[in-house]
Amino acid sequence: MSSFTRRRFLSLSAATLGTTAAGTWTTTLAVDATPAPGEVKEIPTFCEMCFWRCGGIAHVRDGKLWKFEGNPRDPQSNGRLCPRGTGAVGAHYDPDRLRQPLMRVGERGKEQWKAVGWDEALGFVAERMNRIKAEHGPESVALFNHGFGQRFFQHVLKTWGVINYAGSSYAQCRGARDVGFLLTYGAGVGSPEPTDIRNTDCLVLVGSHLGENMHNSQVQEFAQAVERRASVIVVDPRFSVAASKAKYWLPVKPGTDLALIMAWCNLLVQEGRYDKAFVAQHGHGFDKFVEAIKGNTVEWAAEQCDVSPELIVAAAREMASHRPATIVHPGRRVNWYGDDTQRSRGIALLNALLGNYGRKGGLYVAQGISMAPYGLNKYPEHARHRLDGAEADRYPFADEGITTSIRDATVSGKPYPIKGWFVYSTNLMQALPSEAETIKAIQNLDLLVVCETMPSEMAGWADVILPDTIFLERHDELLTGFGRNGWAALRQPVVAAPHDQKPAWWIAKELANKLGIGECMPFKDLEEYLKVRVEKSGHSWDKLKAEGVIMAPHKPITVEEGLALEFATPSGKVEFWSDQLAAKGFDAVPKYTKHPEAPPGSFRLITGRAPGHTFSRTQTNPLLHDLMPENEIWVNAATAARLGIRNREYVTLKNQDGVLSNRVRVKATQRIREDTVYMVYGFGHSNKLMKTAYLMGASAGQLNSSYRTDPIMGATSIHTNFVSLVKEA
Ligand SMILES: Nc1nc2c(c(=O)[nH]1)N[C@H]1C(S)=C(S)[C@@H](COP(=O)(O)OP(=O)(O)OC[C@H]3O[C@@H](n4cnc5c(=O)[nH]c(N)nc54)[C@H](O)[C@@H]3O)O[C@H]1N2
Ligand SMILES: Nc1nc2c(c(=O)[nH]1)N[C@H]1C(S)=C(S)[C@@H](COP(=O)(O)OP(=O)(O)OC[C@H]3O[C@@H](n4cnc5c(=O)[nH]c(N)nc54)[C@H](O)[C@@H]3O)O[C@H]1N2
Ligand code: SF4
Ligand SMILES: [Mo]
Repeated sequence: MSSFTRRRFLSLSAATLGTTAAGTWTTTLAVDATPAPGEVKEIPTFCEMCFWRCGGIAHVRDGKLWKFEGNPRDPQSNGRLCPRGTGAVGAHYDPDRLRQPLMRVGERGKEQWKAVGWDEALGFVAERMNRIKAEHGPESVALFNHGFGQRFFQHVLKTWGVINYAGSSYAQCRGARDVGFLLTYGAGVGSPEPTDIRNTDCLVLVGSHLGENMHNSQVQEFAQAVERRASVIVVDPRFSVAASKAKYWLPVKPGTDLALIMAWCNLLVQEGRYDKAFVAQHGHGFDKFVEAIKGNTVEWAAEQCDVSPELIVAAAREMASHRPATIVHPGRRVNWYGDDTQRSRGIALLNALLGNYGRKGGLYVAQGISMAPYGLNKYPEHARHRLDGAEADRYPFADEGITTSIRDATVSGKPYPIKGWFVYSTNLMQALPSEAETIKAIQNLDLLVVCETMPSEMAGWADVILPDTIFLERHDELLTGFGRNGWAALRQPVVAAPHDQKPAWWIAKELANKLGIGECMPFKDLEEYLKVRVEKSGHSWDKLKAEGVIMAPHKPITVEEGLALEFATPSGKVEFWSDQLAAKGFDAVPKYTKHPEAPPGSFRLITGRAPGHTFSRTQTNPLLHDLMPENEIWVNAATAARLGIRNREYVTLKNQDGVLSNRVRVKATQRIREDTVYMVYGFGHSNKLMKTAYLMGASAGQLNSSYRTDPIMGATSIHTNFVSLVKEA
């Protein structure tokens, strides 16, 4: 780690974190003040420290990774990275990384390993997969995948016969939001969210904690909006960074947002402040909608949400006064209470009343880029159905795989047994609700393969661990993005892998060979594959390698630019009343129902993000670890005083099911409601091989033992647990 200094990174990053929302951050961190002379190469690639996928430029000095900065050509970074992106250098040098393939010796979960060669590891995996196929059929192997490197695993496994694959990015993250918008507008939201924050006059954030949720260009635009003095309205039980920039902060009781949203809708209708022309031209079932929500009065919502009626009214009038340049942000991780599709649909409808769809300063209609396919094989037909979605009649509106459905089938053997898990780049022990159910499912497996960069908790349960390179050391599939402009971005290796780690595509290709389906990866290496795609599309490969990004020509994204609005719903209109939902027995218009409250002496546990970390993947990163070595539990200061707990004292958290957390420091603060506690998700690692992060802070995932599942599309809740604080002896 001699090529960068930790202290300098720390001081500069800390300075930038303090100004996350209102200011800007620089990226020339992690460098010695006076670098020794040497040959410096600058190589563009895109970041995988989170899923915003910013284009960056890696600087390699004398063959060693030196720093990673934003690529000015790239629309996700605009030339600047967030602290985690800058800290990617630390991921390459992370001393806790997996170094070579490992096979389990002894009992599952006991974390005893022998190092083996790639041939032996992949031979074992292929042999077990074929055995499962012979006994149960290929559908009995499932893939959990998250992150960009998954592409060729999915391809190889689908060619082999896998039909169930799912990422925690759906049922544990944005799925309910996308389905809520799909049912309303005929299109999901997608990533990056097409919010024209750059031009908005009023931004409403329900939860979405921009500035802590550090999605780079979105936070840059938020900072610009704050500088322009756009109105910000924040609905959050916690005084978030975003709330500190807000004109109105509504500290709602957690779980009551739908009451607020429907009362806002009702008020806009009753006061005639909604966009009548938009509704007349594009609305479906508006009269039935108006009838359905008329009981959702401001006074009723005020009581449910525990905020004043005056605040609710003032916020609604503020939103209406700026329309159509008002955005009610769709959010991203919306899986809070198990009824989140309807809350997201409520947000979609509130936006529709504001008439902001396809409007400047509202929700724009994202455009893509067309890049030629390489021309890979088609996948075989199957006798069996996937485990969920319309064809299985389980969660009828699920349009992607559900992680927990795979887990359920693994436990019950129904509708058919799942006997093999292939886990790529996801730490299921933290990301899924109920660790106990995950462990129960694992006991039923004949094969558990984990492809990882780190010895995560999930890897700890594996039969075979396959060490992936990090993104700075490999090629991946071409990124084709939707946004104000479509764009394509290249991921290419910047430095060599330090040990015997192999790139994801190489592992997939070798596995295909072992499975006897090598022809599904008909290229020598990924460079060959990418070059074919780029040149077939009429672009220069050398130019892309040098610049990192191809921008598509601009097409209209708003009505102001000449866009004609279309809605791919059954009615061809914006569905204020959803016949689709009604046909499946769900509420056609979102209806608020109460959630259970915290029992006396305990508090609702809610989670979120810290600017310098991503989920459970960055805690051992030497640069990011120094920024924030452990998480804290936010407790209202008056509550803490009442319980005799001092600020920064360690406590243990005990939830309603008796699950005990690791020790965690209390942050006693007025910035949170008295009935609620908050912590950043991803800490409290329990795998000893993650030396730097082992038992540092508490795991929100572990405390998420009790959850509800959204019957519409299968999202699992995260905020349905209650904890009490146990003082250390
Ligand atoms: N630095 C950093 N940035 C990230 C990530 C990361 O790991 N690190 N992850 C990225 C990913 S994948 C995602 S999905 C996004 C998630 O980021 P967001 O989509 O912003 O996630 P939320 O769940 O909306 O945010 C949690 C916020 O909601 C508040 N909250 C909790 N319960 C309630 C409630 O009942 N009502 C209301 N109104 N508010 C509530 C919390 O106090 C907190 O401020 O962040 C992305 N950005
Ligand atoms: N309690 C609780 N649960 C949550 C959330 C929450 O806020 N609270 N948030 C939810 C959300 S929004 C999301 S998106 C999910 C995120 O869930 P996950 O995607 O599971 O997130 P991580 O914890 O980052 O786990 C990713 C794993 O991939 C590994 N990894 C990183 N890069 C690579 C790579 O290049 N190759 C390979 N092979 N492995 C890699 C990391 O070491 C890490 O162990 O969690 C969800 N679960
Ligand atoms: S937002 Fe940060 S961590 Fe995420 S891709 Fe961009 S630079 Fe990387
Ligand atoms: Mo997410």
